[in-house]
Amino acid sequence: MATKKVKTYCRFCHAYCPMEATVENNRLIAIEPDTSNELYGGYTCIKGRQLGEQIYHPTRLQQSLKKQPDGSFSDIGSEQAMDEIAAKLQAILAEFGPRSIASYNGTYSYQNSAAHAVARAFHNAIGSPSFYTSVTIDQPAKVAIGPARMGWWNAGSHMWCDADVAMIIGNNTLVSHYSIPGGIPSFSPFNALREGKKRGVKIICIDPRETEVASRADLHLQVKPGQDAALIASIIQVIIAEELYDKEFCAQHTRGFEQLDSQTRAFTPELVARAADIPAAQIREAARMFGAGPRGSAVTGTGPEMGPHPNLLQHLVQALNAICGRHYREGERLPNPGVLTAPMQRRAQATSPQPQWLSDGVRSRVSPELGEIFVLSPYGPQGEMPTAVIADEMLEPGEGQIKALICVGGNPLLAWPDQEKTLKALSGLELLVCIDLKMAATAQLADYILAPKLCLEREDVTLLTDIWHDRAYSQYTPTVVEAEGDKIEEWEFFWAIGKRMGLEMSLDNGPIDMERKPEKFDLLNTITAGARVPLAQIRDVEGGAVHPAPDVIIEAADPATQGYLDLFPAGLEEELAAALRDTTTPNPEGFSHLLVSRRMKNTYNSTGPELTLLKGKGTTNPAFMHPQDLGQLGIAAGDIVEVYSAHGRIPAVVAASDDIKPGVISMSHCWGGSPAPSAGTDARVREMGSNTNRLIDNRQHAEKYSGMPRQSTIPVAIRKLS
Ligand SMILES: Nc1nc2c(c(=O)[nH]1)N[C@H]1C(S)=C(S)[C@@H](COP(=O)(O)OP(=O)(O)OC[C@H]3O[C@@H](n4cnc5c(=O)[nH]c(N)nc54)[C@H](O)[C@@H]3O)O[C@H]1N2
Ligand SMILES: Nc1nc2c(c(=O)[nH]1)N[C@H]1C(S)=C(S)[C@@H](COP(=O)(O)OP(=O)(O)OC[C@H]3O[C@@H](n4cnc5c(=O)[nH]c(N)nc54)[C@H](O)[C@@H]3O)O[C@H]1N2
Ligand code: SF4
Ligand SMILES: [Mo]
Repeated sequence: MATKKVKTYCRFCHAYCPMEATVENNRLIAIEPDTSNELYGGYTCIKGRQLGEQIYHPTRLQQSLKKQPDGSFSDIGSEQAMDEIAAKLQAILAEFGPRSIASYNGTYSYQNSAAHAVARAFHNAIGSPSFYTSVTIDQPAKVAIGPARMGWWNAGSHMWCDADVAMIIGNNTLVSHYSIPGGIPSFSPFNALREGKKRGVKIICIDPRETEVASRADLHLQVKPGQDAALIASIIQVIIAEELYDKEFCAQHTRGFEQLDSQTRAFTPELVARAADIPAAQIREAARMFGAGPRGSAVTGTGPEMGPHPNLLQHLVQALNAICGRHYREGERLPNPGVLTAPMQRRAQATSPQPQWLSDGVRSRVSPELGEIFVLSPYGPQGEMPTAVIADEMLEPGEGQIKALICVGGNPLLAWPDQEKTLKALSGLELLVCIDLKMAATAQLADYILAPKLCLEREDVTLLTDIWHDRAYSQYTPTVVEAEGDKIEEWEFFWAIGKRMGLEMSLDNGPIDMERKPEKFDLLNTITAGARVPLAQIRDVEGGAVHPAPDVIIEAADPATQGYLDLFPAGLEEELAAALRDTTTPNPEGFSHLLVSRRMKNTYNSTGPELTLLKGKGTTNPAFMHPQDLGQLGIAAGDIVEVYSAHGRIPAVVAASDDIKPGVISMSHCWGGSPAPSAGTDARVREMGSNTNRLIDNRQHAEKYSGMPRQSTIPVAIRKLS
């Protein structure tokens, strides 16, 4: 029996841990950490070690399915399914126009490096702007609104590897394996943390929970949720008052410093301390610790970015980094000049704000203040429509109403804010196509489901993480095992549909052959054209590697293109006033607690609960609460309660956890099933969890420019169910 070992990497999450697979007769028989990898040192997590079970899981779809008139599903060949889908799309296009055809590219669309580029090529070819992703209900302030309003520093801000201090605001990399580069790196995070601590990096963690990161921090501000913008304003104020900022940098590269100073003065540590329920001395200590630096960044994660005032918070965090000058300067070595993608410029200069990105794009039909969101990427700004209001775009009749949705590796029924509205919107479509590995909650509503190849069944390259690493690292993986059954890649779907519709499709760097299906490698080669290290060279290296290339030294500013960072853009004054008001606004009457989001170690959004090892660790998303709160409410761990907000109600299984701030309920998203009463999911809360998006109104508190609803810090109350 021929046994082979293949070096590959896990794509269950965005950490891309290197693995070694053992394969016998095209069957994966073992998947182990690649201990020879210099960057990860053999790090993996429990999810990655389940890849084998995921591939051969009995619930995995082996081929495409088509919904029958009676609501049941029948097998259908993928070619036949795509013939029918293309014909339907053609008819919808002819009757309702290009905008009526939308795609939602969820979590797993990011895990196939060719998926987005080919999906965009399809949209461009039919002229449909209705391209949606999960990023716009994740942290749009960080990737889009923040840089558009303040501008950005071309050489980037200090990464963990060069930091003396890190301020980590609601980001728990040790579980999420997700952080922007100034925080604890997502790649082998425990090692990175240990290495940083040895170097003397000081960690300030701001989180209502004593998280895995918080318990290892030098200073933990266990805040009441929702006050982060006020808190950072206060920290900025202490730093300015105590002259801990970088005067020279501010004078040379920023505008609006005086206004930032005068307009944040109202945020005294005493006022903010009362609002956030922490000692005022901790705010001063945090400011002094961060101000002392001399190097290191402040970063945010999903908790605060989904709470109140995310645009303001993100702006203040970027402003804090800017006034402290936490940016790479002329003559310094760029930690990671990129392998497949490059930082936009390698100069010690700012690119000025791009306010046109906030108003110039295609507008939303349902909310005139909203429109295309330009996400800053190494390829330049890429426009996408706001997922916050996609359900309304499906429900609102009239020209441009979305009639068809192609859902790629996402699970809208569980992930989008306002679950009941989402159900109504998805149910009303003329055509819903899902590319999903299982009968997920959304897939159950689909007209067609296509079965995808999983990560070990396709070649790929670490394009997504290219500039998140602190070294010039990349990995190319061959296909480890050939997929059995009738399965496709996400990009193949868009190509196949485009071919049937007679479209001419193009990538940014060149046309796609619409006669003969391109090879994956050739596609990736075109997508990464101009890479610092050519793709073929990366493919030739077995396993992941740091690429030996000459150091890239940051160049002097170019006077012709040099810009500035705007510390006080238009609109900030009103946003600060609103955050100030919130410091003295109590929870709404009748709502005793604030519900916040969190990630669970053993699952990834809605992926994973079906796997046995992960399942053994829990099959619900408990409502974690402080024992003191449980005592007061007469509730015991394991009880089923009803959690209700002004918008909806869900059952939940209570878990006691003394790492939560009293008054806060910490609960994960993307659990449960359909909210339709006939689905009977509420009764099964212990085995499938429940969906926090039923508690959320997607239009209330909609953030300017992104429409980001309040998906965390939701006022709720609890009632024990008999
Ligand atoms: N194992 C696992 N990993 C994942 C995921 C998963 O489901 N499981 N999901 C992935 C996804 S989609 C993403 S976007 C990333 C997200 O990655 P992270 O942003 O690191 O996500 P979390 O671990 O939820 O951390 C958010 C933290 O914010 C805190 N928080 C909540 N409200 C507030 C607040 O008002 N203020 C402050 N300061 N903190 C607050 C929470 O207590 C929590 O500790 O993780 C990814 N990684
Ligand atoms: N209230 C609240 N809502 C939230 C959040 C929150 O914190 N609170 N978090 C938000 C965030 S940060 C995000 S990113 C979104 C997540 O939003 P989504 O991406 O829409 O949700 P997921 O559950 O990640 O969906 C992944 C789907 O892909 C399928 N899948 C798994 N592996 C593969 C694969 O290899 N290929 C394909 N094609 N499919 C696969 C899974 O079965 C699942 O149905 O949710 C958002 N919603
Ligand atoms: S952290 Fe876990 S799930 Fe993520 S890539 Fe590594 S092994 Fe896979
Ligand atoms: Mo996310």
